[in-house]
Amino acid sequence: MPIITEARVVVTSPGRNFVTLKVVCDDGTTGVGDATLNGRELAVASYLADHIVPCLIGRDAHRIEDIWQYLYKGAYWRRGPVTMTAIAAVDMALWDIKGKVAGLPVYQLLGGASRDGCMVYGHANGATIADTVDAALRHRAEGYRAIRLQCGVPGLASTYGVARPGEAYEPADGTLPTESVWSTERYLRIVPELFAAAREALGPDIHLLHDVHHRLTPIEAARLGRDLEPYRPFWIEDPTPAENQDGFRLIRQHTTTPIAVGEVFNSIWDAKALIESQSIDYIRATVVHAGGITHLRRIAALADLYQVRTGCHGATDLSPVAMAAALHLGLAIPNFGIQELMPHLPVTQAVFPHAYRYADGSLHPGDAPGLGVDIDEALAATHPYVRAYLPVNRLEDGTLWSW
Ligand code: CS2
Ligand code: MG
Repeated sequence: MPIITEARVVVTSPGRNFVTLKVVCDDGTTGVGDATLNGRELAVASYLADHIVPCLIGRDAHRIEDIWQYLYKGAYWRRGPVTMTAIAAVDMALWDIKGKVAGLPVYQLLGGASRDGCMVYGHANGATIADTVDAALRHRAEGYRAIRLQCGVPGLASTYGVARPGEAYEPADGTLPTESVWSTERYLRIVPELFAAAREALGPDIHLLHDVHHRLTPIEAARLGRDLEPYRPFWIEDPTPAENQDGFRLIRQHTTTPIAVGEVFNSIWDAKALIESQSIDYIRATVVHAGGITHLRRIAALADLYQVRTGCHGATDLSPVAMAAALHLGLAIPNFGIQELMPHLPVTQAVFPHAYRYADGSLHPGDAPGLGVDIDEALAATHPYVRAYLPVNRLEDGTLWSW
């Protein structure tokens, strides 16, 4: 059995900040796990280095479930994004090790492939509706069958999801939080126009998605869902902040537009009521922020009982390690829905060599033993950490709002 002899926490910034855990065993086998929590990276790095790593040394790396329970229950202070991201990194690394020792890709350890590949959705964004539709047409030409639409809001200097011209979208844009201004009224006017133009240009067969990003009240979200019904969205995401889970019942009373939520969730307890009440259609919790493969598998299994499918978060602040782990789980579970794909920059991909590949609108994790991804620590060391925060949002009168 592979005994853990070392675990290194690697903080690096190839294009953006990432935290990675590398676990080393006495037989030389290594495993990697993503520990990136956008805007709070060093909190997880410390949680791992100062509190978890000392407890891992000498343990049997094959005892994934036991180590998961040890780190979850042993912390006493259960759940939360920092704790569950740290546990997730250990979990991913141990699955990586188990696959390498078995000589099998992790999806084979999870029951084998349930599909040929994982359908992905790409991001089409632009300052205007026309720019966004053009970006969507480019994505269709690249084979994407599902495309997220985010456009600028007339009268607002910036808004979520829209990159600066000529740049890849990166929300963590300042060494202190930048401030943006929000107007629900302006937003609710433009999104139906965006979907009407996109559906007209793309036809009926492309899945169209949209991220509301926690910014509406339940009744406003219900109105948006109803206004978009003629354009048949695949989903509206994070329509309202998910602390108020009863709000989703209210949305459900008014619209059949499918709902996705959960990228900020970190345990099954965040999702349980929404899934069991069938208030959502897709759960977006991820391997990196919701306790790893071991825990996300539980969330997916609960969701499957209620015909809720996965739609995992996959922004560039989740590293290629998280993407690899997500694809192994996504290939195996019965209720995979869709996987978000924001391609990482070349400078990021160089630090994280990986086996997963894109083809015809889908990703496949590849058949390398383990997760099929690694971190080049020497190259990582050439990209020092730079503190970066996600923005904050205010209404036009200055009221602090959800970003
Ligand atoms: C977004 C993310 O991809 C998404 O659905 O919600 O871009 C999110 O804003 C970032 O991952 C936050 O770090
Ligand atoms: Mg989102």
